[in-house]
Amino acid sequence: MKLVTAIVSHEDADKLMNALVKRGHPVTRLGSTGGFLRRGNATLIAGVQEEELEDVLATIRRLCQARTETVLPPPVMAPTPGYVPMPVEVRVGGAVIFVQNVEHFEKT
Ligand code: 2BA
Repeated sequence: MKLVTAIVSHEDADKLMNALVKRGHPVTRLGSTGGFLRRGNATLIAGVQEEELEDVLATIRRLCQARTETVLPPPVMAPTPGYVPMPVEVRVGGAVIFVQNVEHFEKT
């Protein structure tokens, strides 16, 4: 069994959850916040059999496509007094995906 953890934007999270559930994949959504932009995002976790992994990954790739956005850098980027914030281009809307082996799975 594999554990898929996908960090996605709020805008994509609902349609992704619906698609995964419709395709028979159990999924749990956790509220999360990105460390850089400090914007809310969503973290979806799904425990899946190995033969279902590709379908889960393909569904995430199809529904969470990255785009770029120009934003003012968050305060965490302001190390010195007098620092003038310049807009930076960041990747938004895509998914950041981790796949891990599951050592033990049990439902009580
Ligand atoms: P954030 O940390 O809020 O990052 C949002 C986007 O800002 C990132 O998109 C990246 O394009 C940009 N970014 C992040 N750190 C940066 C920096 N120091 N300088 C310039 N630009 C920076 P993604 O890479 O697609 O990441 C989206 C969200 O996924 C992240 O939100 C974070 O919540 C999570 N994430 C990304 N990589 C991760 C990792 N290795 N481990 C855990 N969470 C991760």
